Amino acid sequence: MILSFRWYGDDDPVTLDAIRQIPVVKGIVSALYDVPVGEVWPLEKLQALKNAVEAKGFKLSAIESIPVHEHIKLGLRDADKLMGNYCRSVLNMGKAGISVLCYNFMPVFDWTRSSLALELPDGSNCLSHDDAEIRDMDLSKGTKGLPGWSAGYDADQLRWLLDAYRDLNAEGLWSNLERFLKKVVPAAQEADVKMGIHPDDPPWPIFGLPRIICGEASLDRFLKIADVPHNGLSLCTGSLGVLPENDIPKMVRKYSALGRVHFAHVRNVKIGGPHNFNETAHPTECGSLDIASIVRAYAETGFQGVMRPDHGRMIWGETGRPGYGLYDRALGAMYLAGLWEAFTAARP
Ligand SMILES: [Mn+2]
Repeated sequence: MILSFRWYGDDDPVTLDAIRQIPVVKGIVSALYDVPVGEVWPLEKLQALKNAVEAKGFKLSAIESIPVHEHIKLGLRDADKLMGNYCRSVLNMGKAGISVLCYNFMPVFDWTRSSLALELPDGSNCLSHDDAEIRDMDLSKGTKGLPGWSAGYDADQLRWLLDAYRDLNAEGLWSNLERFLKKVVPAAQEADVKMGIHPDDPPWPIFGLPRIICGEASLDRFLKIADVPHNGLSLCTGSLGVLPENDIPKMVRKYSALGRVHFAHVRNVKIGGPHNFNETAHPTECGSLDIASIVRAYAETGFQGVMRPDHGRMIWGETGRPGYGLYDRALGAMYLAGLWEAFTAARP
């Protein structure tokens, strides 16, 4: 297992110098942030990113994410050309020697929350989600009115996208995902890049948009479309775990034993009611998920992929990118490392 930390590049207030003072972190998860969606990720830029990370003593353990253009998800006329570009980006990852790719197939929004700074009783704050609040949100100004989405789409573009996905519906989205996998997975095999789809966050439809990667049945269906190791999962405990019917330790055990989890996102969430949750500190006692059993399931199935603490709270007065401060994620990394050491040392 390569314990890793997400880094948003040179603009990230959490620097590589700060991350390397967390004693257990060996890998960095990052991306290119200046390539327009749909264009090929140049080999030189990937190589430069890798060199910058390695210069600080880390491995560039995963790319999160190469975004999938909306026209691919909608199956529009230029989808084939855009998928060709995606394949070239994956091949360039392989040439640069970067072996894990996280991506998602969520329409329009790759995550949604109703608040980015819910205050918790201990004075820390976290991201939270309440569908009742999401339903009341005003989309007449485009994505500007949504927490965390200051950039994005104006009102007309957003209305067009929402209508297009409503016409497409969930089965249409599945067929476009199938087309994408049939085209891109062979490139990933050629490049020896392990692809891991990130589940939908949250795992239910929002604003009438279909969401299809939501639980065990959909993960089974997804893995069968291209039943090869390079078509795998970025298993995010916090995304799937907000639905009580998703038994995360069981799912981890099943998919990790099959060798289909390439990237483990580990975080805890507290379920407040139907379609209502907030993020919490990582330890089991802080939320609704049994993080110890989840890490144990990875340890006992010999997990060799990349693991990172996912979103943290904002603590000790830190401000910054919601979910991606330094301090609480560093605590999360230490906690995961402690569990890992305990469970792997105990393994016969
Ligand atoms: Mn995640």
